[in-house]
Amino acid sequence: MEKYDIGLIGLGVMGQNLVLNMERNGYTIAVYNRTKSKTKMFIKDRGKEKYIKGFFSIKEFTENLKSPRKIFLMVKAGSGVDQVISNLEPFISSDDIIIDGGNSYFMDTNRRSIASRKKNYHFMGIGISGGEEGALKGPSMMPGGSKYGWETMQDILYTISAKAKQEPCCSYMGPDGAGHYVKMVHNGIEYADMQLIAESYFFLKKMLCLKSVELSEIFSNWQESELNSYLIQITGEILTSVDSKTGQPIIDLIYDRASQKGTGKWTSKNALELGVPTSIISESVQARFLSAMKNERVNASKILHGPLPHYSDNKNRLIETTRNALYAAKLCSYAQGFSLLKTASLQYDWDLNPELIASIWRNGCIIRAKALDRIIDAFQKNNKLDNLLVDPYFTFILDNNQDDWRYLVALAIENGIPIPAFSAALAYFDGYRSLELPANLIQAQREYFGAHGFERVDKEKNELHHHKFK
Ligand code: NBP
Repeated sequence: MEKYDIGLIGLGVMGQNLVLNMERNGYTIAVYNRTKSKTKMFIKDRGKEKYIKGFFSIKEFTENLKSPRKIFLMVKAGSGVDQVISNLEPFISSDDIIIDGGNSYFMDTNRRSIASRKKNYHFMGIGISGGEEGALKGPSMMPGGSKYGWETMQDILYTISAKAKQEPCCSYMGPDGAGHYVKMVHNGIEYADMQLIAESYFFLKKMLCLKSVELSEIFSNWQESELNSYLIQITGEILTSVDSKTGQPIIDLIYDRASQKGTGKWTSKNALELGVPTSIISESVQARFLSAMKNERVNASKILHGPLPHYSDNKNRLIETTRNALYAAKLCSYAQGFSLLKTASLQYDWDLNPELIASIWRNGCIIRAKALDRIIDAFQKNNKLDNLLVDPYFTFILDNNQDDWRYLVALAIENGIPIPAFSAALAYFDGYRSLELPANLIQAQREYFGAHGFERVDKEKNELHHHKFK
């Protein structure tokens, strides 16, 4: 009996679509799902008359895979992944490859990679971005882990991934959890990008009293500019969409309480561990937390007062100001993400390639954007760039757009409109470009109460000095 090219466990939204993507590209697939009825339904419905076969025991599933076995896991991240791996382990051999395509935490992937070497099989962690549509039509893929696994899987992954200028949006990121780490940072940037767009929408809505359809037009126009990106495109589409029952814009019926699955928080926590400022990403996570405190906000809105937004100047000028500010802040959020990748690469000894990372984010993934071409250019010119902000293109935009950016932040503050991501981005920019910061006073305070020592401007660096303040 003919065996199957690839196995996949986990027929959720992503798993089903990835199977259909692989099948469309000429591969035969064996599938297994914990809940058997889901497997039956999939085979009867979306998997009908395709080179896909459902199995109902792990033993049978693994026996029907070609050697070396290539087994994708598309299950919810966490203990479920460990459970599935331990169910598979008795039935696999030393050449076989287990590939975790879910959003696993990179430290878990590190741990599972080490365990796979001890147990003598191959393990890969692949970050997959693009949501359900990406999984079906071609996602951006960030593989890490076993090098043998990558060499064996390369053709399949290239085939099923999205393409940008004919190049696959897929490349080997590095050992162990490197792929999942890059995906985590992708999601951190995604949080920042979404928050900045949401703040732009809210600022214009409040300052200019615009209706959703007018706001949609603004975002659609921005899609024709340097802001061109998937998130700007869908924002334009979201703002024109109407609820079929009430005829109202759907955006006005959606409760203003944001959820999250945790990848933004992981990025912020890891950045804190590594000592890298990623304030725009962190503020975006915090903004979701604050939004979720809806009941408290409702009460507070009756007690705490601020200015009412008011603007009587040129409307088109304010729209243009917002566009320029958004682009500058967006570039800062990329700069923070890439700065984190640089530090992580050194810390974990991964040799991450920033140009390659930017190039595989050009299509298939949620943060795909025209600006990524600028990032590729920047790293092509200098692969060891300290920070994207000092690349000539970034410097030019930040110089050019900063008056508008400062104006937007000041106007929002004056009018009581919360813009945490815009402000964090500006503070990052101003801090990063500052020759002098008030950290001398922090050091003095630390010395005063804790005798922690301080470096002197007139002595060797890394030499600690003390002073008696009283
Ligand atoms: P779904 O929630 O649609 O499906 C989850 C799958 O995990 C189901 O097949 C479920 O089986 C299986 N599963 C769970 Br939950 N616990 C299990 C366990 N202990 N043992 C075996 N199977 C288990 O998730 P999804 O949206 O397809 O996401 C899958 C992975 O891909 C996640 O890690 C997610 O973060 C990641 N991801 C999702 C997206 C997206 O846009 N949705 C994008 C990128 C990455 P069951 O049917 O028996 O419950």
